[in-house]
Amino acid sequence: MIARSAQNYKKFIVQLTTLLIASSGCAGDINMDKIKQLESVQVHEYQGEKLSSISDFHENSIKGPQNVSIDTYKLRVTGLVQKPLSFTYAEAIERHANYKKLLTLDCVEGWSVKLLWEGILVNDLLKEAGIQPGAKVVIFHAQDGYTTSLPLQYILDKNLLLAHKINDVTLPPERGFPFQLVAEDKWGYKWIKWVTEIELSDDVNYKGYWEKAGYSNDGALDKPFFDR
Ligand SMILES: Nc1nc2c(c(=O)[nH]1)N[C@H]1C(S)=C(S)[C@@H](COP(=O)(O)O)O[C@H]1N2
Ligand SMILES: [Mo]
Repeated sequence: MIARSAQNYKKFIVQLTTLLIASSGCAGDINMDKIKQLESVQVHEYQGEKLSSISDFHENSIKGPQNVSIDTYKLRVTGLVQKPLSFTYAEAIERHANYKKLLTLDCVEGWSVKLLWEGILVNDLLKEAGIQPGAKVVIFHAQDGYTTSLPLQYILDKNLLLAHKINDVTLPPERGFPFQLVAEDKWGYKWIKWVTEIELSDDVNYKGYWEKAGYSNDGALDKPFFDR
């Protein structure tokens, strides 16, 4: 009798130890993930496809790289919305689902970069703000005064990313930190960097910085980038 309960006791200890090892192993994995994120190791390949490097950078922005202060930064959703929104950098990223997509940015100058983009969905921000009837265009504003616009219907159809990471690394300042729009199927000048405001508008004739200078307002990659 005594021998038997001692055996059971031993068995119980073995089980308890296994459980503790298993659970501490689990907690260890979670910490490892956090550490990996902090280290921000760049990926060079994704699903078998070779990526451009984050240092494969062509500086051509209208006022040079912007240094956005994260302490005062706000991402705002304004204009024809039911409820204007304002997020800090952390709120924007942590309060929304994050997605990854492999896409190529093509500049009209003739170069391109294939990167793994990661960010939140513009659609999620618009849904949260509530789109007013009459809204037709989304105008994006940036820290350097740059603007560009896209049809609301295109945004709704495309699930565009507002990226805060490329190749698993936080956007460097020259790449548009804190956010760059991933304007899939559009020329590079629609991929606005240093985004500060997303404005819903009814102004279908709105023209952004390069669009005012004669670049196609549609900006579709499969069409010429000059209107006419
Ligand atoms: N705010 C801002 N965004 C901008 C620009 C700019 O001058 N200002 N240039 C655009 C152009 S012409 C291109 S090709 C891409 C380049 O993006 P990249 O630095 O990620 O390659 O950014 C676009 N976004
Ligand atoms: Mo560009």
